Amino acid sequence: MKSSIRKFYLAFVCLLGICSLSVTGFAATWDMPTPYPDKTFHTVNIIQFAQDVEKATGGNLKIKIHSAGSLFKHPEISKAVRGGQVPIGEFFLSLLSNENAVFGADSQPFLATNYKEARKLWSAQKPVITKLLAKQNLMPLFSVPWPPQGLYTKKPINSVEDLKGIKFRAYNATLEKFANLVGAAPTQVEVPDIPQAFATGRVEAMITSPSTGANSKAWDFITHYTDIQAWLPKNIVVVNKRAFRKLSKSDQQAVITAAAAAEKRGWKMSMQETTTKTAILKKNGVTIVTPSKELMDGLKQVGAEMLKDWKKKAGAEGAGLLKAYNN
Ligand code: PCA
Repeated sequence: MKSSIRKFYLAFVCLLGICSLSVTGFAATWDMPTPYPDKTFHTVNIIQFAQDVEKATGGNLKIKIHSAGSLFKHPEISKAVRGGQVPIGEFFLSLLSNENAVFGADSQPFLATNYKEARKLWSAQKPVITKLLAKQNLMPLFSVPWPPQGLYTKKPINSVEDLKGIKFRAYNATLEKFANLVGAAPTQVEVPDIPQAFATGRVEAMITSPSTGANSKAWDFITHYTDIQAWLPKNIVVVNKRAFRKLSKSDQQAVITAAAAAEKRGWKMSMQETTTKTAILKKNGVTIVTPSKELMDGLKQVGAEMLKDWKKKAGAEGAGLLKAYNN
C-alpha cells in the first residue's frame, strides 16, 4: 500500500474501532461474590440475572458468580465491592446495620412479618439506603427477602422461658441481641457451616427461614419447627458505581432492566419457597408447630423492646422510614 493510502486506511480502521467502542463499550467479565450455596433460591435467581445480562448485552458483559463465600467471606463482600476489588456482589442487607441502623429495619423482630408488609417496608427503606450507599460509591440493583423466619429446636418451645440457656445460632447482630434478650446463648454461624455447628454441639437451636432449614437438612439435628414468622430479612445486590459507569449506556440499561426482573422474580421465588420448603421439613419428620399465644406474646414483647432501641439508634432517618412504612 502506498503510504498516503495506508495512512488513510489506518485512520479509517481506527475511526471504526473508536465508533464501535463508544457504541458497545469494552467487553467485560465481572466477578461476583455471593454468600450462599448454589441451590439457594437467591443464588438461582442471580444465576438467571447473569444470563439475562449476558444475553441483553450481546455478550459484552459476563457476570461470573462465586457462591457460598468462595471468593470473599460473607462479612467482607460489601467492603470488596466498595473498594472496587470486585464490581458487584450480594450480601445480607442487615449486616450493614453497624454502619447505620436503617440497614437493619428488615431484621427487626415483628416489624414486618408477611410479604405485603415486607414490600411496604422495602419501599420505605429503599430511598434511605440508596442515599447511604451512594456515599460509599455503591448503587443497589435489587433486593429479595428470605421467607418468614421460624424457630428450630430439639424440643417443643411453649414460652420464652423454654429458650433459656440454649446455644443459639445467629446470623447478625440483631438476632444475637434477640437471642440474648430471651436468655439464649448466641454464636455467629454462616449458612454453609450450619450442619457442622449442630453436629459438633456448638449450637442447638436457630431462627431462620424454612428455606435455609430445609437446605441445611435441619431434620438431621432438630425435631421442632415453630412457625413464629418473626421477620423477613433481605439480601441485596449492589454494584460499584465506578465499574457501572465504565459500561456503555445501553449495557447500563441492560443491567438495570435485568435487575428489575430479578427483583420481581426473586420475591415470587421467596413466596413459593415458604410453602415448598415447609412441606419438605414436614416430609422429613420435623414437627411443624403453630406457636402458642404465650410464646408469641413473650417474643413480641422482646421485639417491642428492641424496636424502641432501634428507633433511638436510627434517629431522624429511622423515624422517616417508619413514617413512610406506617402510612
Ligand atoms: N437464611 C439466611 C438468612 C436468613 C435466612 O432465612 C441465614 O440463615 O443465614
